[in-house]
Amino acid sequence: MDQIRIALVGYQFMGRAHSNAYRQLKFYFPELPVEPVMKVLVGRNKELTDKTAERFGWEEAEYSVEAAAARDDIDLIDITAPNDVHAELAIECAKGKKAVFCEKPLATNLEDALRARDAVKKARVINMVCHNYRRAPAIALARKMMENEDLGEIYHWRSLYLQDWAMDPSVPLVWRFQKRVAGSGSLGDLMAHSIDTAMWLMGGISKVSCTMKTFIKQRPKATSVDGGLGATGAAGTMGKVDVDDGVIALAEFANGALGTFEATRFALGHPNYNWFEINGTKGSIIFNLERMNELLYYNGADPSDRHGFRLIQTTETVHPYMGLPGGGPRYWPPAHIIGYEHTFINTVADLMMGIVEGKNPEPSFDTACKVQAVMAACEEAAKAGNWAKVPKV
Ligand code: SOE
Repeated sequence: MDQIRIALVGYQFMGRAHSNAYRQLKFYFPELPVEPVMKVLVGRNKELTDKTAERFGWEEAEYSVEAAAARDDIDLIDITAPNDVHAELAIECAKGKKAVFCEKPLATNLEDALRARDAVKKARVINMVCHNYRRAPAIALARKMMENEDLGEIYHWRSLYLQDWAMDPSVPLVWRFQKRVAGSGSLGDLMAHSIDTAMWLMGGISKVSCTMKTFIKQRPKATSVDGGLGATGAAGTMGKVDVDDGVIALAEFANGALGTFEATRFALGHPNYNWFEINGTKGSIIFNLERMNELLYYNGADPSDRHGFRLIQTTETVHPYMGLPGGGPRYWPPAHIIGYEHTFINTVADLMMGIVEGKNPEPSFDTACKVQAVMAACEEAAKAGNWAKVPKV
């Protein structure tokens, strides 16, 4: 069987999720015509990289992306390092003629995202950005329903991506709070997911209005070497937060539908509430990541004495990613639910097939640039701050 030899850059939260996904493919995607080989883990810190490579099951450790990109025994480079290096590393990998898989967002700004897109297009290498939620079976079913126009003409999109990990002022100034590294706060870290899902289900967004706010403006500088989500802070040495803690946008879609997007790290009680609803002339659907195996569907054609949101449990073999090509469950029998990590397994399975077939799996870098363009418009609109003052009466 052919192999796809992989180098993974980064080993924090997303590095762990991607490593796990590659390891699980043999259990759940037996039909794959290629074998993913976990060849090289790339990290800056030698000790941590060596230790993590062994723990996660990578054959070797490497300390330079340039070196990995130049190797002729690597076919795919997967970038899960912080956002500020996504574009440059992708361009380096394209130069080395490697397929490139990059965590969202593609870049910290639209200009760099477009440079990365142009580089992979010029090098004619397979490219994809990891918006893993597209491959939650319930969201993939929503896509099928939208393609079938089951909801009729669409009027509304509304989404919430709510977290609350940043509300404690003692949470240190990790890279997600630094514009130079992250590009933005809740906008690029959370709303990017909602925007990608919205455009995948609803089509393009033509205009936005937006407001954003930083609630905690100073935080203790992170001491731990990685500055990741689990970093600890050193009291006394404070640093400025220069990204949004919360962001709210209004949107109009190309199809005329109206949209509202909210993303925040300050919604106490919601650790990872990724939710959306779509309303059309014939029906509505609601998705809630906290109930990832379910899609709520209101069918306006139901008999008038039986109207209501029905709960579809997307764990049957007929549901996307849940059935094997030859029949039977891909994961488990119906109602043996799956989780967050399975969205990454489904994603890397499609990535493997994209490389085999020579076709960019979605979202490609080109599609991810459209997400980046909406985020740039949100930042521009927030800067313009078109508010109408409420007259005092
Ligand atoms: C942290 O906010 C985070 O890990 C995001 O970076 C991910 O994209 C999201 O899926 C879960 O939360």
